[in-house]
Amino acid sequence: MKPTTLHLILGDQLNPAHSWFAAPPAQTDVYCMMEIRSETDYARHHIQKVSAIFLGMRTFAEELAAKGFRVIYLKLNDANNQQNFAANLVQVASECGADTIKYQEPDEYRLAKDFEAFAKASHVLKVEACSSEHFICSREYMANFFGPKKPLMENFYRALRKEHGLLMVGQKPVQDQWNFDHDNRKPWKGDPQPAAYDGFSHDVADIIQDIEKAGVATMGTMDGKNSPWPKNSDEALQLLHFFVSNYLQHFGTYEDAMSVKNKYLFHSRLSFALNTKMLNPLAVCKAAEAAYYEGKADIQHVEGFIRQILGWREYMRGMYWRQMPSFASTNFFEHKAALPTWYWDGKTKMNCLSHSIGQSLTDAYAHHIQRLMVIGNFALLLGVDPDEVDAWYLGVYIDAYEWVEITNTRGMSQFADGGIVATKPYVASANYINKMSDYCKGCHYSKDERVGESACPFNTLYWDFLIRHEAKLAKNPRMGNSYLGLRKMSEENRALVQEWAAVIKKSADSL
Ligand code: FAD
Ligand code: DLZ
Ligand code: SF4
Repeated sequence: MKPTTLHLILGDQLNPAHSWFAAPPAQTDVYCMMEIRSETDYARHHIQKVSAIFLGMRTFAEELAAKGFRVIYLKLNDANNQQNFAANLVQVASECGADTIKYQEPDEYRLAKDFEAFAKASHVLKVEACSSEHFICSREYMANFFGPKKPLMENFYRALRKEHGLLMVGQKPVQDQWNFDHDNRKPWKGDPQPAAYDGFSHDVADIIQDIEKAGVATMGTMDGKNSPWPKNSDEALQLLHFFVSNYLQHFGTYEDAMSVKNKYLFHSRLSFALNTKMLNPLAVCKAAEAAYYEGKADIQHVEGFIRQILGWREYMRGMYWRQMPSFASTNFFEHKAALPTWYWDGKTKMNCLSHSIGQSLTDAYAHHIQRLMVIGNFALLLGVDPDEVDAWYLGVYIDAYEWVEITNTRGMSQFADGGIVATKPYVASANYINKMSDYCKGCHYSKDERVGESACPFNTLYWDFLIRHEAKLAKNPRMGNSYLGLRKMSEENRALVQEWAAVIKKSADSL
């Protein structure tokens, strides 16, 4: 008889279309999934994230077993669970008589290195890595594409559009234009109303009980014991179809808008399903492209949406594998401040932050501009240590895995890499937040004041940031306008800004 192979499936590898499952089930193939403390504890994860991942894992295991596959599933509190991959794999391999272990390439550097070390140290068991068959580009694609040249998202994105024939007519982009951003990014004034989305409601009381019994430290809250996130590929596809039919036609216009009246606006909420591989990114792009050809959505929205997935998502992954591990310790501005305590409970008088952080804690979700231009912007202006910022982002969001979290947070948002991912720091005063949202109307602080008790802290800290980092940033061509503004400021006003910024920094926890 053929020797037995043990296949490891991670909590973010819930792809039933993987080639492992293409052939009929065989007794000599065993599939193993495990809920373990090494994964629940490497960050303080949101309770919705842990419960949605466990629900997805348990559902995936049940569905495989129902199809006749041999599945071994270790629950968090099982007596024989050794709480880390290597020890559990050795134990399970011995129990089922496997001589080979196969795993799909993990998305995080940390685990990739652990698995490589495990393979090297394993003399009895053969350990082999396989592709997760999820991403559009290989891990090395970006390094090969740019070589030693500075990467540029736009070039990368255009090459992928051509390679995959997405929104292309021959070698030219549809409507002879690559980018429709100038038609997009408008504020939302209450109209059109996004179609009501009920979401899913999965009873996860038993999962939460397991998490609590184990004493896993989580963050955030959930509405009762029901998870609103898709539990398998079928539900993820329902969510995709809902988005394409109801939101895509307005996606581009309002992709940067923020409102106290609607947390999600026209965003897809697909990131959890994508990152757990319930959904294939190319299939998602093709569904959006089909809506364009069927006349259901205009090019500005469809191109804008495809750019997020084919462009930004793949680009961030490429960056991650190109720059790790040194990327994780970059701190260009040498920022050292602590993250204000209200990042953990949302209790601040700043309306934009109370809404954006508040919904991150209650929903494990905030959209891109809330993450970048409100929450991340404030941390950068305040000078928070990027390690603290990363730890918060890696825990709080339903879609957070280091490959896409750290590139967006440390790179795009905190500019800690000094300009590898982004070309300039994303900093802004109340002016931008007020333009793109209705947050300032209900705020304790005044968007029009720069210093003093009632002044918006974004204003003070924005000018203070420019002054503090003048030597590092003044020559950046994309910061030209900002520094032009600073040059017009009198010495006296500069001093006032710096004085008040010092007060704010001291009392950051009570803002
Ligand atoms: P939509 O707005 O509907 O966009 C569609 C899809 O495009 C998303 O589902 C996502 O897969 C992809 N996408 C869009 N922007 C990006 C981007 N910058 N990088 C990668 N993919 C993108 N995304 C994560 O998946 N995990 C993270 O941990 C994460 N952390 C972030 C941290 C910061 C500071 C910032 C600024 C952005 C972060 N993002 C992260 C990117 C983006 O904010 C989320 O992907 C998006 O908000 C998810 O919501 P959605 O599915 O409704 O997205
Ligand atoms: C995020 C997460 C959590 C909280 N728990 C588990 C788990 O118990 N078992 C598991 O296999 N995966 C889990 N995950 C997802 C992993 O952290 C993820 O596979 C790696 O970070 C690689 O991206
Ligand atoms: Fe945020 Fe300042 Fe506007 Fe208040 S005034 S909502 S703190 S930007």
